[in-house]
Amino acid sequence: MIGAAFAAGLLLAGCGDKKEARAQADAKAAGFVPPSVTSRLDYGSSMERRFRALDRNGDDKIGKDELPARNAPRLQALDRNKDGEISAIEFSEGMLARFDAMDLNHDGTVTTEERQASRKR
Ligand SMILES: [Ca+2]
Ligand SMILES: [Ca+2]
Ligand SMILES: [Ca+2]
Repeated sequence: MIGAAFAAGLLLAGCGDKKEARAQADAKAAGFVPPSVTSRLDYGSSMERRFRALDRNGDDKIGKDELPARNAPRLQALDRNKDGEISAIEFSEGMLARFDAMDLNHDGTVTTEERQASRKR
């Protein structure tokens, strides 16, 4: 009797997992982003890494040939002195300004809701 209940329990648990996996797959297909909170500090350090990754020749600037084609216009907007290159300072200040614009309640973190709200604007 106990054995059967145990087996039934396992079976149910098994079904639950499958359902869960399918829900996650559906969510992914629908473009669902899991809720997350990003702090300004985390954002800054991840942008620093991104800058290093983009600056392939290591001259502390992102030149025209280093701009990723997909978001080149977005990045070019950071070139404040319009010399055609994005310096480390232009990049980090520009990105932090974007972070602050997303941080609608100015608490130093950007939640998924804030990110989505700012995207709509
Ligand atoms: Ca470079
Ligand atoms: Ca520049
Ligand atoms: Ca916030």
